[in-house]
Amino acid sequence: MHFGIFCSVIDNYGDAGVTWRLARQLRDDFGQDVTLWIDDPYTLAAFAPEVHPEKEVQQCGKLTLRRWHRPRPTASDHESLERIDVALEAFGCGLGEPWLETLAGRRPPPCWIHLEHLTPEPWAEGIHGLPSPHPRLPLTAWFFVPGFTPRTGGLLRERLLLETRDRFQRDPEAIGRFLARLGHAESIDSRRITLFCYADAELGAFLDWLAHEPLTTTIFVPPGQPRQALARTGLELDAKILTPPGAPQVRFVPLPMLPQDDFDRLLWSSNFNWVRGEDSFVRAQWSARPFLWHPYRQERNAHLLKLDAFLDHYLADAPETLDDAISRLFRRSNRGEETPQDWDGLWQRCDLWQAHCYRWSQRLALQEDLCTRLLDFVARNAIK
Ligand code: TRH
Repeated sequence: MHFGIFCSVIDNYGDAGVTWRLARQLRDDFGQDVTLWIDDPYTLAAFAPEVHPEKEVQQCGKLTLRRWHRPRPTASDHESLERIDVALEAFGCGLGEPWLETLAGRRPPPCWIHLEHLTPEPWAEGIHGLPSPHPRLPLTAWFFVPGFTPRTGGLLRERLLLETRDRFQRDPEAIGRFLARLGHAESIDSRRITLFCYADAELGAFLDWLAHEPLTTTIFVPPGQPRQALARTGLELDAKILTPPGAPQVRFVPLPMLPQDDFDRLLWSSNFNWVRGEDSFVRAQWSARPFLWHPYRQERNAHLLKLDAFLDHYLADAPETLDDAISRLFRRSNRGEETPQDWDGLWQRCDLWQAHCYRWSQRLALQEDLCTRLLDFVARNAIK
């Protein structure tokens, strides 16, 4: 089959990150042809070094990348649109009428899918798989909602992901080589934390806790918002490693944006990951390491409902002491209200937490991954 994926970059990296992962997995694990239309290839190129953002069209194996000029398809877009069997519109990016008219003019028209944001909330099961006929054109959109249960669209997970992760995590030399490649071989002997938070994260309690911990700790900090959050605490991290006053055992290490596969390795090689949004949140779960999640902030605190719904899944079979400590930290941190004691209380149980994270990733992996479900879904429901 030939998948056409449409992505509009609203902000940050998640829109490009999810669609890029999806496109690559359809190509690599399932041998599908894929055309990814993206309106801001520069954002994608920040973590996909093989992408040349100045090019209108480029080939990455069986994956074609096209700059998406939204108002109407060009002659060259038309040629690609003729070939696709599935048009997948990511995150409500909205295929305009001229695009839909072209699709509707095909006989039979391609299958049209609305890929929604991942949600742990129960309503995902009610919406996933529903059709929505276009009011005027002979086209039906199908809702595909990623989620945590078998009756949703599932989670992106490459075929060999967990095997590759396990091999890496059981091989200290591989971890050492990876850290050396990042230029931070010395961090092998320290506790490692990845800090990929939003700019509005309150880091005061976290920093207080670290400052009073005897453990040598390296905190890897990607560019952009995490550094803005740090700056609000008075720590300006530029190109150099920074040690906060009074805490010589703590080092903040600036990292550039890494290619997505290296970002995964970074999460696998860290003892704890502070993640956000959608894609890094999922990858932190596949890393099988303790993590803290800050969902993307939504109006009327809708993100806090998401957080609660996630904790219901994640903690369903967690030991009670862990359950309380994790929900306290996740909930308080997302309100900017956690204390150093919340961090300390949880870190005291870090072995238990680590074991829980591994079990959680194995349990999630018992379900089919998103791409498998998508291909089944297209074959069963949408292509007649
Ligand atoms: O960047 P995010 O906050 O993205 C979003 C957007 O705000 C988006 O509009 C919203 O729809 C979504 O969240 C919920 O967080 P996310 O989803 O974790 O995406 C980050 C991507 O960046 C992910 O694919 C991993 C990638 N990445 C790298 O590949 N290398 C890196 O070094 C880093 C730091 C990230």
